Amino acid sequence: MFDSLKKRLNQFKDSISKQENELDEAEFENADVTATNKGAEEARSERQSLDATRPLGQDPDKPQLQSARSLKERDTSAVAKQGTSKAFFEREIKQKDLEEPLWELEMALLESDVAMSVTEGIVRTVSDDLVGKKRKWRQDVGGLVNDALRDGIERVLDVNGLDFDSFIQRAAKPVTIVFTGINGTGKTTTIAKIAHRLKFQGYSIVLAAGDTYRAGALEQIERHAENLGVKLIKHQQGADPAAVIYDAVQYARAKHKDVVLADTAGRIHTNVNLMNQLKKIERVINADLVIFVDEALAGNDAVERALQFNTAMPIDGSILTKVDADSKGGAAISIARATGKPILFLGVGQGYEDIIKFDPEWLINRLLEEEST
Ligand SMILES: Nc1nc2c(ncn2[C@@H]2O[C@H](COP(=O)(O)OP(=O)(O)OP(=O)(O)O)[C@@H](O)[C@H]2O)c(=O)[nH]1
Ligand SMILES: [Mg+2]
Repeated sequence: MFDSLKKRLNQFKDSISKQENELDEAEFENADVTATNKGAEEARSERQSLDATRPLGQDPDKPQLQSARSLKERDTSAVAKQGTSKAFFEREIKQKDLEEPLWELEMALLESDVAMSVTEGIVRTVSDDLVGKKRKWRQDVGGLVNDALRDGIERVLDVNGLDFDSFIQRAAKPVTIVFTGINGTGKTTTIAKIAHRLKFQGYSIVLAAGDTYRAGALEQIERHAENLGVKLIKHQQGADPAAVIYDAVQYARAKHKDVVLADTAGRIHTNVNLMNQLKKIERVINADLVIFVDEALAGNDAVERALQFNTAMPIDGSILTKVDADSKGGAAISIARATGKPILFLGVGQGYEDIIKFDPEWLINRLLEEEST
């Protein structure tokens, strides 16, 4: 999960560390050369002054010995000085030194499906955090870079925090949740996973077979309802989905059920009629939550689609499925920022248990942990 993005972020850290160490080395050597030249200069002028004060006819060997000793002393003190100056060496990370690695970071994020505007935001934060940071001689910058990346990604994931579990707990019952998205992204499977999760938490569930469009959709959700032992409200194929969901809500009210999970047919966001159908569902049902489902594999397309669906029927959050098959991870970073609505869950497989509550910290820790190889 997210392995390729994680690898690219690690490469970014390594490349800054290597470059900064080389810059330390170069800057320190320059400083040393200057110091050595200065030392030699001082020694020469000292020798000249010794020659000038030596009385005429005096054995020149003696003062020469003295001069050699004083030069040796100077050498020893230069070594000591070098050791000390390394200990006190401090260098600032400069904007111009970061240009190349930041460009690499930008490419890494874009190639990992992070949306352009989100990428720019992350790169800006990382740059602002690092420029001007002071570092000691060969101090590892890995920690500094990690903090900067954490800051950058945290900022883009920081959207209004809707906590799904506490929302369900507090909301007046029945809570109605409608799931939308394009074909085949995993809506019906996700509904079954959530029904399983909520049932385990002690809630009573009603499923609404709102996909009256696709052949086989009815049988599919019927099978899930049977497996999970939950009530399903359905009409004939081709019926009005708004009417099916309405009936499910009425049933839940009458029978004091806690949550209605409403399926809808997959639709392409460019299909005007089908998108209008969503608007009708919205008017008739006035759902407590609308959740947009898309697959992590869709990358940047998922972000675009979320925005389109949000226009037809405003969403309260997203669920990304098939994260088990996505190594890039960019959609997870972008979708929340682009829609301004949080990611609620990640689908990580085909079984009922393969759903995890989305936690930005979890994602960030996963992306920034050291590679095991
Ligand atoms: N690997 C993996 N497969 C998933 C996940 N979620 C759903 N799937 C699979 O994706 C396929 C489509 O899932 P559905 O739930 O039928 O998708 P849908 O969005 O309801 O499809 P339509 O009703 O045709 O729009 C199925 O084979 C699911 O098993 C997931 O998190 N990981
Ligand atoms: Mg479906």
